[in-house]
Amino acid sequence: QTVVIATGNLGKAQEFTSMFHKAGYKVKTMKDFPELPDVAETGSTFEENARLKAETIANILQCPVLADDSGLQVEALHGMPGIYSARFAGEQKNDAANNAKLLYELTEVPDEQRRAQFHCTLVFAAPKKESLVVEASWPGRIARIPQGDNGFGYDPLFIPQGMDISAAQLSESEKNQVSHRALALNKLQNQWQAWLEG
Ligand code: ITT
Repeated sequence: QTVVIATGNLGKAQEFTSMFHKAGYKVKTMKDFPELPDVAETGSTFEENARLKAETIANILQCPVLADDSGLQVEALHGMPGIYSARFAGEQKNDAANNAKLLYELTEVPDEQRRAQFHCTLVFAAPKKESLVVEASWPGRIARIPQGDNGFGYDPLFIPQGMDISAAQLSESEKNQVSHRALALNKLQNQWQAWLEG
């Protein structure tokens, strides 16, 4: 069985792929459908954007499609960058520039006020079905120096609660046991087969 993931983000694709492979599913991503248009994320919430991606692609491909809309919410920045996480530093998606901007914005913010969380909303859409929606978050804080080479996005600056290393210092399989994406996917895993076959 194959699941199509409506993402062009290689980091996400890799995390989903290893999680679905473990459950015995094949995975295709937007890279396998180069002819498909980029879906504009014009929503004002994670859920709206994930719905846009999943439902648009499910309508075109006429098959079940999972989309992830996720981001980093920083308390001292009143929840920013949030849904703007991928393009925090400019129109072009650029992880290094986003991390630099985040550090700059938090220059004056003391350690005890650097709380943040990663948020993930997953929408599973299929033709003629009401979409399935699940969400989860992963609490932590923002470091002063980026550390680690694993993962993607803001991982080098995110110290998960209860740890003293960054998310980019976790191995892929370690991150996949505890991340916002892993927690959301766990919630989905209990429901999606019944939903799809029902
Ligand atoms: P798709 O829309 O094609 O899936 P995207 O990267 O544009 O890819 P989003 O709009 O959901 O995806 O933006 C998510 C951004 O939030 C992502 O680019 C990272 O900057 C950040 N992010 C989300 N999950 C993350 C994680 O597990 N680790 C680090 N950063 C993450």
